[in-house]
Amino acid sequence: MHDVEKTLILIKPDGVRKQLIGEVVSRFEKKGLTVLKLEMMSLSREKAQLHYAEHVGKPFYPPLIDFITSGPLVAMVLEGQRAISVARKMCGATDSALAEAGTIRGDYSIYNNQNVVHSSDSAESATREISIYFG
Ligand code: FUP
Repeated sequence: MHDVEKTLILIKPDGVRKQLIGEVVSRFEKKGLTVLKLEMMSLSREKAQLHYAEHVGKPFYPPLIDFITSGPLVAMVLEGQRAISVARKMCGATDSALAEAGTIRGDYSIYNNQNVVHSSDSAESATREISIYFG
């Protein structure tokens, strides 16, 4: 048996604008991941900068902060066996144009910046990100 993990998922502002909240939550639930926490919120620029600290200085950083704070998002904590890698796989490649059909990004976006969802990439990231969004 593998360890039960928690992971931080965001339905980003583009996903909310496209009315995809139910669709995204439903995919994760049908897969067998448990929604432990779920909250719609408007992210402050300070929290956005904390989340994306690793990207400071990159050309896409300023538009990324503008985008993630451009409207309400939905943050959730999912739990399950290998939740981190399972959820990442379901989200698909960062660049939605390259994401496989059948993944969330592959099915609902064509952009590499407005890509519908975020999913933690490691146990360390999950712990860090859950504390940003849920204290
Ligand atoms: P991911 O782990 O798939 O969310 O991807 P990254 O941590 O590499 O990137 C975080 C976010 O930065 C992406 F979701 C979108 C944005 N980004 C861009 O806008 N352009 C890029 O070239 C790479 C990332």
